[in-house]
Amino acid sequence: MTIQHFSLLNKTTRQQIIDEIHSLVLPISPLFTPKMKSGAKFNYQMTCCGDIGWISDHFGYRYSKLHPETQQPWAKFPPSLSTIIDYLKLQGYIPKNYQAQTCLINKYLAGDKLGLHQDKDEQNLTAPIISISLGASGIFQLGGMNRKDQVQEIILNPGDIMIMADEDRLRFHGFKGILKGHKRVNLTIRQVY
Ligand code: MD6
Ligand code: FE
Repeated sequence: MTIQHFSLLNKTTRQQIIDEIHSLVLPISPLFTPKMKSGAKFNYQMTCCGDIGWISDHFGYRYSKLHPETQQPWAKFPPSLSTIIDYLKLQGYIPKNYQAQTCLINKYLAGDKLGLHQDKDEQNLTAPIISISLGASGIFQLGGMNRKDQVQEIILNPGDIMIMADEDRLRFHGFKGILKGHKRVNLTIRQVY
């Protein structure tokens, strides 16, 4: 199985990431609520940083060089995230030639969730996706290659890293909700091209 899940980030590092998101990312790339083609809103807020970002509106899902509301380029990767990516390369968790081109920043409050989906809007479907969990613990759902496959529940705690690679890169997955506490932030780092 090429899903790696481990605890990595201590409280100081987690706080540093959160502080950098607040000071470096949100002023340039504010949170927004993605919408489906139908106009229905997703049940969480998000933003991105990096060269490109994932957006969803009445045209559907796609990657865009511009924030959907400000129409400005996305904020740069905060230094603390670049340090983590370097560390994961050094330790052999991800390939040395991995290019972190975007980081999706999802914010969940109590009751927020993300339905089962596959991440396949990326042109490159072989580069791993790296997930970093911050804030409240929550229930991650991991399914199979088909939507109807059995779903396993995995608790993601603050500081956890989960890397979905190879054949598991395209498994259905979702986020069922936070367990206790009131805010969870999930970062997913991707190589899109
Ligand atoms: C979440 N995560 O944990 C949602 N996608 O809130 C994802 O959708 C996800 O954790 C691809 C790879 C890892 C993930
Ligand atoms: Fe996903």
